[in-house]
Amino acid sequence: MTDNTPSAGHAENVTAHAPQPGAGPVGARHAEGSPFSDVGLLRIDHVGIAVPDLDEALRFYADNFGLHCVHQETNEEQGVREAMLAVGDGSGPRIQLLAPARPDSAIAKFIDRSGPGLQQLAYTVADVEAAADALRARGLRLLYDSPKRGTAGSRINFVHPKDAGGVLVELVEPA
Ligand code: CMX
Repeated sequence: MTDNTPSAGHAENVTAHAPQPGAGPVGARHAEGSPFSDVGLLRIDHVGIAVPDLDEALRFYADNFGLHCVHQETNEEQGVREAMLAVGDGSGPRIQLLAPARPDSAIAKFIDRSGPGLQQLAYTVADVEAAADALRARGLRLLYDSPKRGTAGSRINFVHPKDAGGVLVELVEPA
């Protein structure tokens, strides 16, 4: 019979990089002095979901998942109507519903091509310019030369999905 169990050596390598119980928050592993302190991802900020109709989606998430809107706005520059939904006690990452505000927007194009669904994964950073520079230095394409305005006055930039394993990665520096 074939044994598909990972080899002991492999398992040891995986364990060696896993956070140790009681070692403190995972973020502490990327503190000052870490090779990733220049990128500076602090936590998952939100997951963005493209929806054709914001009001309909808000009703769906409230009626089926009990998720409630904690912020709503139209971002003219991005061409989106958007809403942030809190999950559980609201202390963790949010769900961002993104609906097209005009037919030539990124969200309209995404829905035309791929249909509604997961569109982006956003990380909180303390300094979006520093994070973007650090990622550029690693050879990743950032969509904007300088940050644009995101939700609630945040400053944002994106890594092109083709340079991030098919995931549109957003960097968010909160206001
Ligand atoms: N996730 C994963 N892949 C994506 C994608 C996404 N969200 N959007 C496009 N792609 C893929 C396409 O499927 C396509 O792949 P193939 O070549 O294999 O078919 C490829 O990327 C196309 O890339 P492109 O021609 O360079 O660009 P597009 O015109 O499709 O635009 C993107 C893609 C990411 C540059 C554009 O959506 C963009 O500028 N996004 C950033 C702004 C944005 O998303 N604003 C809305 C949210 C605002 C907010 O969060 O506040």
